[in-house]
Amino acid sequence: MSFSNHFPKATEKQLKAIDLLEKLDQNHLCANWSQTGSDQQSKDEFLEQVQQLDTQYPGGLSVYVSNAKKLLEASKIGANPFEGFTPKVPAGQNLTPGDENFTKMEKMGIGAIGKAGFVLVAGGLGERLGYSGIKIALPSETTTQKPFIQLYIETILGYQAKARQSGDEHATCPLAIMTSGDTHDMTVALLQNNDYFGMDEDQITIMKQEKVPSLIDNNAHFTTSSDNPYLIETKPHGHGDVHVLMALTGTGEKWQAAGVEHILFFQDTNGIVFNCVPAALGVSISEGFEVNSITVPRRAGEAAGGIVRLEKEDGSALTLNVEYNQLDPLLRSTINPEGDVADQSGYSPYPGNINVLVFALKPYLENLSKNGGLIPEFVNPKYADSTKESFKKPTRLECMMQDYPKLLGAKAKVGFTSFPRQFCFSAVKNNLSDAAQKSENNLPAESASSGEMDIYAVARQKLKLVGVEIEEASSVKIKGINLTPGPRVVLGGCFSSTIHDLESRLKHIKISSTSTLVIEGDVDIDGLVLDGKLVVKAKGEAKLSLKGLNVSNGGDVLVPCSDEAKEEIAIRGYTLEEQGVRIIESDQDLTLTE
Ligand code: UGB
Repeated sequence: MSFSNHFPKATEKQLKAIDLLEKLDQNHLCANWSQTGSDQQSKDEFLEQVQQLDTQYPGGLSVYVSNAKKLLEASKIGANPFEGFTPKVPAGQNLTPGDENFTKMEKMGIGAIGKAGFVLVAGGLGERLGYSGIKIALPSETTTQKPFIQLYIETILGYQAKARQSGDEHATCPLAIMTSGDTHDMTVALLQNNDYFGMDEDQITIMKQEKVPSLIDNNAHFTTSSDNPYLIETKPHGHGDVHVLMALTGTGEKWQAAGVEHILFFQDTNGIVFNCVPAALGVSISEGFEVNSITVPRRAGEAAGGIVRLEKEDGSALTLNVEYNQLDPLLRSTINPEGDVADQSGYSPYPGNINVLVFALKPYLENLSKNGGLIPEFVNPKYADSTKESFKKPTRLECMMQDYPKLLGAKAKVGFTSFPRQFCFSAVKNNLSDAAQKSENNLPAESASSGEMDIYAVARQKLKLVGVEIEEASSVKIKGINLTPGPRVVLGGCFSSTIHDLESRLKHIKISSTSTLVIEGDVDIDGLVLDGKLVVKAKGEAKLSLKGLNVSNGGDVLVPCSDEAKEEIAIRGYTLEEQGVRIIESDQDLTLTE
């Protein structure tokens, strides 16, 4: 039976949807439908879903099916997407925090930060992490319990304040967040319930990405949901959707009209990402990069894409991310039968992509106006057997935001800037048992616990760079993951935007290995011996100057937790018990000398 029989009184719009389904050979979708009119409402809703899926994919479902057939055919015959290319190690800028070039770039970037916009891709559910909520709601660390989104928003507001102090009175750094059906409602509720964490509501744009139909075979046939024959099963299309949404929602154009010149794309759970942002922006400006990917040294075999220069025999070349599942086969089939292995440095020779990208806005918008931002897609079916005719489970087309350079011409200035991993990259992606396995194999654990400890570690590193004396704690193993538990230092988002800022604010400070130090707001400290826990907060516009402090108390003690603990505690494996704290906070200017 065909669709037409189920819609005896079809409207014009419905007829169009039926026609489309028939043209795309999707008649099997109504095979299990009731023959009576009793399910008419569900049938009408089915056609509404088809219309919606058709409008939300650039070019409509016909283009989706035609792209899918081509990609599925290529996958079936095992076509190599990099055929004819030889992988080479690309050249890029390497920056070391605190050295002369870093400092120069950071200064240049912070000078331009008032003209930067920020785009957070947060449509992923984080199945690998085993957390039922949205990842940006997860505490970035246990000391302040600040969720990732609060950390990001406060850091961006800190940049904005810095730009305003430097003379750009009206500087406003906009933030766009890409959500998906899985994360949208929870993201909106989190922001509303927390008054947008201090950002103006109209400074934030939420862009919801839509899912695409699941495919059950090489002919790009769709399938219905297992519990509802009147609903086409859909799956996420990948973070590459962010570029289509930047074009479709007019966000990029609106930002340009407001004076934005660069955009920074970043991921949902990297609590140390902003450490590299001013310097990376400085590199983009000084090199005139249209696209600047931030990279870190990559461990062989880790789940991060590698940036590779792909050269053809005719001398033409392309520098782009080769995703982690493709890197090993590419290397094996070309230059190294051992595949994705380390070189003498102990790392993969290909810098690791951390999906933090700085784009120049003008050429980006020019390009989006030509191609709408649809990133070349890929498909990754898991075949049921060697005939490659059927799949173990439905698949779909996907796209990745870091593949944007594939839309650029050969002359586009695309580069990358490498930073030490511990300075800018520590994602929270894995549940404790997978993380322990990775830790065992000497790969980054990427657990909630390692993400938290890395926030403290980079803050310590920055303090050390400006002369603070810090006693490092010995490493401990918690739930199979090696961690350095202290001292726990949190430099609140708006406290310091650059290392140079810290230099002028912190003098003559000594911190013991079991201590906790939290600083937020406009704070200067000249003289502090800390053995315990100290929280200093200058609220709003207030300025706090502290001199000659000696703080000693029980501080926070790290206690392993049981598996039955609250979810956000259980996924990190421990909690902190406060056994003493000194809090100095004020919303008025205050000078305290002891
Ligand atoms: N995301 C969306 O917003 N929408 C989607 O449909 C999917 C994801 P994952 P993965 O930095 O470690 C990326 O799932 O597979 C958001 C790079 O491709 O965490 O680990 C999601 O919310 C890889 O090259 O990505 O791989 C999250 O914010 C490497 O750099 C972001 O997209 C790796 O990250 C990434 O989603 C890494």
